[in-house]
Amino acid sequence: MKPPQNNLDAYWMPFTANRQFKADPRIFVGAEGMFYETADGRDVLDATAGLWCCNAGHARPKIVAAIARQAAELDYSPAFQMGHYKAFELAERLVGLIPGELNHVFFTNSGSEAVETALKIAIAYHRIRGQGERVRLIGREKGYHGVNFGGMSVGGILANRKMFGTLVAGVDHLRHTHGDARNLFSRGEPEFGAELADDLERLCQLHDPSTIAACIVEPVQCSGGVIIPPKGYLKRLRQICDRHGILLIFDEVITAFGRLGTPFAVDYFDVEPDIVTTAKGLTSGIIPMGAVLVQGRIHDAFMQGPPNAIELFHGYTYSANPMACATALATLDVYQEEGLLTRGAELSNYWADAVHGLKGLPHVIDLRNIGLVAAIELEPRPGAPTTRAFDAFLKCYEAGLLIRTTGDTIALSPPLIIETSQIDRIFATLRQVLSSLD
Ligand code: PXG
Repeated sequence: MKPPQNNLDAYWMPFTANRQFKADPRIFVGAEGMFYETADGRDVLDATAGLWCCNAGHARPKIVAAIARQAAELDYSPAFQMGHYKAFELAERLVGLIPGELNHVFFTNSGSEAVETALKIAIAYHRIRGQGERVRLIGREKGYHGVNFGGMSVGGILANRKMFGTLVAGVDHLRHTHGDARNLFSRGEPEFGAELADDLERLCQLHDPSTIAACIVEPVQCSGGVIIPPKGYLKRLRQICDRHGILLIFDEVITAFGRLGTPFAVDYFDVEPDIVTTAKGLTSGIIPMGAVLVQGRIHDAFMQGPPNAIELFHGYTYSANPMACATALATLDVYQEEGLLTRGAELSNYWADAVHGLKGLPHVIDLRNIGLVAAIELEPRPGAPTTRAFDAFLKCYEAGLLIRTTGDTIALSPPLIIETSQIDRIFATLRQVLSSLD
């Protein structure tokens, strides 16, 4: 397709080096299956599922048809004091997909909103039960929980925080679990570091547990550099939360919907949190949507007082938007019909072999993998951090491969429809590119 003669100036792009981009833009004009099509007519293999979200691959006919049907049938329905059937159906489908007591769903439009919602529910839950002093929130260094004030505050990525004032009060952080030399080049979960979960116990001794509402972590820290929890770490966190009445929130915006080879990370790690946030793969990234799954006892605590009273003063104009619900339902159908929620488990050995096959290439200082996620950590150039990985990104793009970088780490998370031959292509290109980097 011929590039239109657009002026690129007006659009302020998110998380982008705007001036660098606009001097040499990278524009997609189409997508199908595992591939994007660029404005200059090239196919680019999608090794990142868009931004960790297009788990079903691109332009899947069943999902496209569902969206078209829904637009003609019921385009929008007010989210407050009105309902439409697909919202209830989707909530029920999600509850059926996740194990345990996580059996109520609040809908949002993004991961960031799901996180804000979860934090608000946690604080309000304690207050309703007469524990209004439980207001503190615990996050983790290197955590990413979106970009709104609550999520940014419990998040732990310096660049995302430092420009934005004092953030939300009453937040503290666990240490991250990255950097133990004994864990370098681990396949799957690393062996060492479960005891870092005891940081939560230390924070309880510092703040008094009766002041802590919730602890929020990503089961696998993806944006922070694909940091995989040490064996036993999440179970230990669960135990400490239980001991002190602290709600445990898993932020599964990325890890849900098959990314780890299981429907949710809850299944993978066999740990049940009190609240789960998700988004992205819920609609395969096609229409914005997020969700918060909540244990029954938390939901039920709100269901008191006169029946005509609004129980939770929270929600969005587009909560459970019909277009998003129809997209999510069709996406879940595709996941189920094609076994995509467990396909990552079938492919994970092949994937792990391919990832760890890069060991020994220039600049590669660590390799990590879990499910269909991988990290290739590069040694930063002295005095010029992130530039080596970004050069790899540009060279891969030129060679027809879309990767993602965070700091000097390359992160991979392909659509779950990927074939082994495409895994081979990803790693052949990476091998070439890594060998050519200065
Ligand atoms: N929580 C987690 C764990 C996330 O990964 C969000 C919340 C926020 O979701 P929204 O939908 O508001 O963006 C995220 C988003 C990357 C990258 O390449 C990661 C995300 C978004 C964009 C890029 O690391 N994660």
